[in-house]
Amino acid sequence: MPSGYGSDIQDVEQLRATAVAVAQQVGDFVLRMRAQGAWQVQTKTSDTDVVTAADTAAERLARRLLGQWRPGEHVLGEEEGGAGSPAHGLCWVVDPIDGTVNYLYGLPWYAVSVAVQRDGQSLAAAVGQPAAGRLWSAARGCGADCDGVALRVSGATHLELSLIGTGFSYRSERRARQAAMVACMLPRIRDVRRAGSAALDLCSVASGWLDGYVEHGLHSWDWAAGSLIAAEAGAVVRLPKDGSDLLLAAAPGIMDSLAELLAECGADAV
Ligand code: LIP
Repeated sequence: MPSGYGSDIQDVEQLRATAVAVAQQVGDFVLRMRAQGAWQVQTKTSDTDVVTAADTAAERLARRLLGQWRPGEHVLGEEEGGAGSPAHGLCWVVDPIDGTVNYLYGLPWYAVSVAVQRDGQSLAAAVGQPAAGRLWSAARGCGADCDGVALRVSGATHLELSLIGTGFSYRSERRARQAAMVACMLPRIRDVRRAGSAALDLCSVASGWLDGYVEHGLHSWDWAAGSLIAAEAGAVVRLPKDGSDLLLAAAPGIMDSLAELLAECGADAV
């Protein structure tokens, strides 16, 4: 596996190749585990926030591969955490199974998400959808593709004709606020889709399958890869920042009107 990095195109493309290789191998692994089934399931922040033995085993595999191919570089994962990388160092951000509830139920809308960041900015990314054999990837400044086909966001310009993805917290009190926000938005857009994986929702924006995506309360491992893929496909992306854990990605033609609608619908208080 290639090693070494810098800031030029060749280096970010090398990082992309590593992210793709990790996402592919971990994706094959989680698909095999799904076929075997009968794994132990535990809960985290609530009775509905599950973690399976596949999640933990898949993250261990991702860490082992990155240890081989990118020795000494930091890894932040959903299940094992990880210290922040040193200033200007690289940090790999991994969600071994994004859409865990879908995976548990056998719904084929779950992903392996692998990104590499420097100082919190994603440089390269890969998101695999093992059940469908799809893989999205991007490198900063180099565009995004799905299975080698270049991606471009939708040309949406009218919010009332736009399809918007969203998602909800595992905590019931926050779900109520999120549902109220969506209820406020719904009459003003084409429709909502809630599919259960932030990484795939962001890839759907990149692919033009959604015109926009909005969700509160995500972790960096949920969006580190998909946000770069969406941005490199031409989406306008607003990442969570101090004071707000709202993530927003949309086609340029609707971003301003979508942001205005979210403000009217109380997004700041969700
Ligand atoms: C999921 C996110 C999704 C959100 C779900 C869940 P997980 O991550 O990708 O966007 O709506 O509630 O948090 O828990 O499957 O890794």
